[in-house]
Amino acid sequence: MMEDSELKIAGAEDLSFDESRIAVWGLPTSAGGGTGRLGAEKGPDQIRIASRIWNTLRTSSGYQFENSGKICDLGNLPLQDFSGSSLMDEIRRNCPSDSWDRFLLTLGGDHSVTYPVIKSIVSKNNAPPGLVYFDAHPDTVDQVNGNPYSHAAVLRRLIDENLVDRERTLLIGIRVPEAEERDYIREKKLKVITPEDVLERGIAYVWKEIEKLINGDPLYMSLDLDVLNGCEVPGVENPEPGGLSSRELLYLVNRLAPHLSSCDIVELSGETDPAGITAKTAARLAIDIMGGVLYNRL
Ligand SMILES: [Mn+2]
Repeated sequence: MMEDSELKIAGAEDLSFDESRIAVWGLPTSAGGGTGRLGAEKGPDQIRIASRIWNTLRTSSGYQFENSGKICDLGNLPLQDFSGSSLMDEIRRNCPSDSWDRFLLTLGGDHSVTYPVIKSIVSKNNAPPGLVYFDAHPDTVDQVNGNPYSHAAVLRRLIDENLVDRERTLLIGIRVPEAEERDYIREKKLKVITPEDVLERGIAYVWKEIEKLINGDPLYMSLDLDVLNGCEVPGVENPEPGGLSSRELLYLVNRLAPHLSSCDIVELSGETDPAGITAKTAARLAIDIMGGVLYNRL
């Protein structure tokens, strides 16, 4: 059961899930984190608030949203009492989507929420999607302090349980991996584009690699805000220097959005976001994604 709230993402109208083209929901938890600064449980509402900063709703390229964009905001799933496997079960049971046909935009929350969302949709007889995984960290440790559902283990769970198409999985922005994570990436032959690759080969190369994943089959994007250069996103649990710029990320996301089936934006932790720039960047990404889904789809 969702918590009803007056706070909606910009562009949301009074529509039911069934009437919507894009459904937004918030998963306010930081229980899968814990390796850094917490606060991700406030992320969904902070993205919603930041999405209302612009006086008209428009994409980076200036495309104005029309009424009705058929966006519904289902509110937040109350998660304060859950952690570990019970957190995963609660999210999986309540995930509103039963196919890749409707676009579900999940607002985290820490990155652990990606696993139960994808698991829920795939478990309803849907194909494992391709995956574009923007993150500073590969999230391929086996567990953290005995928790296999940590935000640092989420990609490993998805791969191990065949919930995503490994051949159509691409990690972008990865840096400072742990030895265990590197070993797993090599063992599973996961394709990785590091910030060094972006520097040496350019952003057009990155887009060409992403484009290879687009074939008409379901494609999911998981967007951990810490993929960005740490100085651009102080409001994440584990900021890392040396990441993508928001300009580079927006370039890629704007091209990719029309081809996506669903996505999440995770790890906003507004308590360490004094100027609100991380929340505003997250909101800009959310708006551009929604605009790409609604208006650029061929
Ligand atoms: Mn992550």
